Amino acid sequence: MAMALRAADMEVRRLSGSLGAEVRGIRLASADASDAAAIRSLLLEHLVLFFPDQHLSPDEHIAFGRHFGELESHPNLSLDAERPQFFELRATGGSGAIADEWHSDLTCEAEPSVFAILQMKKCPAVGGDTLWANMYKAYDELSQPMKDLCEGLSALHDASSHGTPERKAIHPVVRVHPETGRKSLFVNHHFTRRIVETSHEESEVLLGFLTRWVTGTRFTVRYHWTEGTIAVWDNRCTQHHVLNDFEGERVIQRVTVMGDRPQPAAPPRYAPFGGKFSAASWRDEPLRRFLRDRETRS
Ligand SMILES: O=C(O)CCC(=O)C(=O)O
Repeated sequence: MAMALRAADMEVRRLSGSLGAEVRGIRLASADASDAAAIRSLLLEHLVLFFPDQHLSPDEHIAFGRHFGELESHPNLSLDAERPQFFELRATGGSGAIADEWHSDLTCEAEPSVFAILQMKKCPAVGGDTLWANMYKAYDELSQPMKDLCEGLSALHDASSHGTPERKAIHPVVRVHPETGRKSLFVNHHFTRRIVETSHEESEVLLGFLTRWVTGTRFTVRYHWTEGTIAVWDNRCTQHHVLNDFEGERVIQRVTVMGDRPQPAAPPRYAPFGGKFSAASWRDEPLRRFLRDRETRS
C-alpha cells in the first residue's frame, strides 16, 4: 500500500533570495489539518510555494483549498454550477485569459483574496512562466521619507481593467499583515487607480513610481511550470505577472481563499483630496463619486 506523504516528509528548496520555495515529499490530495498548518507556516515564510507533480482533481483541489479558509464563489467563471469555487483560465498563444499585468488578486474588492491555489493543468513547452514579487521587501527598501509619506495614504482600486469600473474599494497604501505583523506595499498596476489624498497629478507621479518600484527584479522569483504543479501564494504580501511569450495552449485552474480587510500601517493622516475646481477636476470625479456613495451607505 502506498504510504501517505505528510508534512513531516516535506523537502523545501528556496528559489530566489526574495521569495518562493519548491516543496516536494507531500501529497496534497491527502493533506489533513496539521499538514495544512505546516504549509501555512511555510507560506508565511516563503510567500509563494510550488508543489510539483500533484495532479489534483477539481474536488481534491477544492478540499485542499478549504483547509485555508472560505473559498470565493465565482459563478461566472466557474467550470460547472456544482463547483462555483473552481475556475479555469485558458489561453492559446497571445490570446485568451492571460494575467500579463502585475497584480494582487481582487484588490477591487473591500476584502481581497488572502490565498490563491492554482494548478497548472496544461502548459506550453516554452514560455508562460509566472513571476511573483515580495511586497514586504518592496516596502522595506523604500527610503524613510517615502515610507513616512506612503503610510499616511490610501488608494482607490477598481476593476475597469475587467470592464466593471463600478467594483471599487479603497485600501491603505501600506498594509500590515495580520499574521506576521510585517508592513507591505499594497498598490498594483492592474487595479490601483489613484492615491485618495493627493491631486490627480501628484497621484500619477507617486503611483507611477510605486507600481514600477514594486516590480524591481530583485524583489522577484520567476517560476517555470510543469503540468500538475500546484502554486499557493499569499496575496496580502505579493504580486504576480504571467509572461505572455508562449505559443501553445496554457490552462490553469484556481480556487481562491477570501476574507481579509487590509489593515493600515498607520492611522489615516490626511483627508481625501478636495482640491479646487480646475480643468483637471473631471479626473477626480470617480473618486468623489466613490466617497459620496460610501458616505451615503454608512
Ligand atoms: O496564470 C498564472 O500563472 C497566474 C494567474 C493569475 O494571475 C491569477 O490567477 O491571478
